Amino acid sequence: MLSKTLEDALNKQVAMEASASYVYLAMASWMENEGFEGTAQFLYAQSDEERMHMMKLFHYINEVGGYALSPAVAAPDIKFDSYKHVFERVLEQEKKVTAAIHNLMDIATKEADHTTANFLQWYVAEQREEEAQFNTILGKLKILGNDGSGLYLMDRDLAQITAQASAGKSVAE
Ligand code: OFO
Repeated sequence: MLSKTLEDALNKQVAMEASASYVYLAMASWMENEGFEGTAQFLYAQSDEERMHMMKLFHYINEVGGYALSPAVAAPDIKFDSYKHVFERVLEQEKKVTAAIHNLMDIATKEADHTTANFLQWYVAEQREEEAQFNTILGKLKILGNDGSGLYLMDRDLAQITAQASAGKSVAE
């Protein structure tokens, strides 16, 4: 049975994942309007993933006897200074999510709630992968530069990554 403290903390995480999903959506729209079609597709897929993260938590809360709450989501920023700025914001956001997941894990461990700690392991691994991916993107941006041809290559790369990921998903389904 889920403690009230963990139930509240998990519901907070539901809200955080929902907000992340909408932030990615805003970023995707900005990219699309700037002409970065590949990057927009990548960020739309990222938005879908965050919704999946939210739903996974949502179902878990109800499954273990809590009450999952549909969150209120604040409107995200829609203005960005540059292509690179978007990814700096992404990494910042993912670092906050990682800290929140680690905090949830601390609570579950303190309460000896092994079921929840085991459930959260998936998120710990997912955050490690995401942070690594965005560090790589920012590293590449440093090499390629913030100019037209560098961003063109980056956009093409991200289109490819998105296509491969979605092909991988349909094979797995
Ligand atoms: Fe990328 O954050 Fe969800 O967990």
